[in-house]
Amino acid sequence: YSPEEAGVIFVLGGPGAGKGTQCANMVRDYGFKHLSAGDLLREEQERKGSEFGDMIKEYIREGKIVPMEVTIQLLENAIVAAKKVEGKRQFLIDGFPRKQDQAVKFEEVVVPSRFTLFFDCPEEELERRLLDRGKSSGRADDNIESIKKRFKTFVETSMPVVDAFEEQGKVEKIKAIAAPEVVYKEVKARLDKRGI
Ligand code: UP5
Ligand code: MG
Repeated sequence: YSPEEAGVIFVLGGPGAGKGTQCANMVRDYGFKHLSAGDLLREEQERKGSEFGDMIKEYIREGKIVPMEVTIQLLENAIVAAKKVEGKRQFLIDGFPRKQDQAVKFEEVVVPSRFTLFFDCPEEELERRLLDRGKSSGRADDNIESIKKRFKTFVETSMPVVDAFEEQGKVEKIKAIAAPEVVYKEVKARLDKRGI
């Protein structure tokens, strides 16, 4: 890989911050390929014959971070497939990296990120959104016990990744508490600022 071959923007933020929602907007308007690490893990968990199925299920319910070997492999496969099948070169990687060693490893073995979009939203609002979504999502982690664990992992383990990118001047931090279309206006402004 080289940066010329694949452009990667990381999309980070707490559980329920709107990563998936805003990525869908950006796909519609800019033609990025959207890869959600959580979605890829959930697919792998469902895949018949996966040796990781039970492990992934347990980690997601407990709000813990799946070992990066698994996640990076899934992302790399998806990037290669999207390039080959759809000719895509610009990627939104949603919900990854969640731990500092994952960030270092991905940028080393796949490609350095261009920058990170970080959606910032208070926990009370995130909790409301996730409990509301939990009424119909079928997601095994949209219950109050799992949500609390996801928040803890986010604060303790995933925020340091954002802080480290911030120190490199590679974060666009966006307040994500307003309505989706209001947040999206700001997203477009930041992409514009970064020359996209
Ligand atoms: N909504 C969205 N925007 C809104 C707004 N501005 N105002 C009001 N409501 C808004 O949105 C969440 C809900 O809020 C939706 O109902 C939406 O309509 C509404 P969504 O866009 O889905 O938010 P998102 O940030 O994508 O939330 P998600 O729950 O997907 O975030 P998580 O980070 O918790 O989930 P993810 O799927 O990324 O990861 C799940 C688990 O997988 C992790 O906990 C972990 O166990 C595992 N994982 C790894 O181990 N490694 C990885 O690299 C990735 C995941
Ligand atoms: Mg999501």
